[in-house]
Amino acid sequence: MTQMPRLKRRHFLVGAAGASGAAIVGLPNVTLAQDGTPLPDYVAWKNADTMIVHSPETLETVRGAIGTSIVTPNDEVYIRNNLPAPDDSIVADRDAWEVTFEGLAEPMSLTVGQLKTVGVETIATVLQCSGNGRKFFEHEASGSQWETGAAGCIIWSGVPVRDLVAMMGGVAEGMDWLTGTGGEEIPEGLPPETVQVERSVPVAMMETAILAWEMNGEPIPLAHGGPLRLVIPGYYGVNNVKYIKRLAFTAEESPASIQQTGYRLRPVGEKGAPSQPSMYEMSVKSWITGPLMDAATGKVQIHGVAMGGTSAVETVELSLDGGETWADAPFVGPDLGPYAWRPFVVIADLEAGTHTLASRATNANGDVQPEDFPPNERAYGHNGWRAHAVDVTVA
Ligand SMILES: Nc1nc2c(c(=O)[nH]1)N[C@H]1C(S)=C(S)[C@@H](COP(=O)(O)O)O[C@H]1N2
Ligand SMILES: [Mo]
Repeated sequence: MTQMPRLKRRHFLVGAAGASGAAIVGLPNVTLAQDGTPLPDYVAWKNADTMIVHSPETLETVRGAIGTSIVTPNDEVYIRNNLPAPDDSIVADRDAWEVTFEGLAEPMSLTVGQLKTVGVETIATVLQCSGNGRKFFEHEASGSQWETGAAGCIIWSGVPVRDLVAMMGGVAEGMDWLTGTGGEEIPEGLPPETVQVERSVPVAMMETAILAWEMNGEPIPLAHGGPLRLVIPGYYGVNNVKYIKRLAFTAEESPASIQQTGYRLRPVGEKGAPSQPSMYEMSVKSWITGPLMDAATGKVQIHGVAMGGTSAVETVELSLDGGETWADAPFVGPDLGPYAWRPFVVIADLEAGTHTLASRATNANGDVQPEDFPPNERAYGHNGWRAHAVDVTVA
């Protein structure tokens, strides 16, 4: 639920302000998102035309804002914070930000400036919240009602974790987990485990993980985890710890609630527990990003994005008749690797009437996007093609 006043954008439209992203007359520096809610200060730089504000800590990218040029611009990428973002003083001197490394033969602390001299890798990954698609479930799970827009495709630059491990003499004996700790300040009086954003992933992920300082060619904005963020390719958003201050190889999973009981896939009605699957690997998925409602008769450009999850997306099929018949849809643009998504485009001739457009992806592992996805308590992981289909009316 939004905690901001729901201001109707059209009441404030003035002259050349355009269709949206309008400033409120008499209130400087307030920009309204696509849904008419003001953009919170710390993300006032976002492209308002492309954002939906669910709450000050959760902003979604408008479905139709995703185009065919692969990378999601920083000012259109969704935002998900479990705690308020740290003060922007932490990005005043980015190279001075310090990270502590633990659970290695020779543990140490390094600044971002020092990390930049260890090694650099650039990777494209889909960043996607576990709850993306929550709105498509019918059991009305609480939480942000994300549709398709808690996802973006991003190019990151940073140092490979494996290079740091080599530099520090290897992982200490018995450390099965790679644990990242977020740099948020814990509000006074709260036990850290209850709110600390600290996530553990299987230690093998150190082979592909990076500590990133750059996002789509810019220093990572504070809201997206600058000065430094852990990126675990192919894993759900929550594992990509922002403002990382500690990277530890640990014998056990983090005691934080966000690890122990949060982000656990379980049947509706059940409480979260460490025995349940954690939201790690993303699954094969695709969705149409245009057209979404109406189109004129004649030729229509249908486009969308397809991702493989932890293995590359191999094919995507498009149906113009609600899943009765399917045909392969060609990808456009360069292949940015197994963790990126690929846009697909089909130019179709659609007759007057309503058409149900659906897409269905297959990854290199042979996993096919399912028709439906079973309900689960927190409404995570929806990749069912039927719920993601769109009804387009051609006039
Ligand atoms: N430190 C920290 N890292 C975090 C979070 C957070 O609240 N604090 N949220 C996680 C979740 S749930 C998601 S989906 C992604 C969102 O990243 P974004 O805000 O850059 O889109 O960051 C993850 N990393
Ligand atoms: Mo998330």
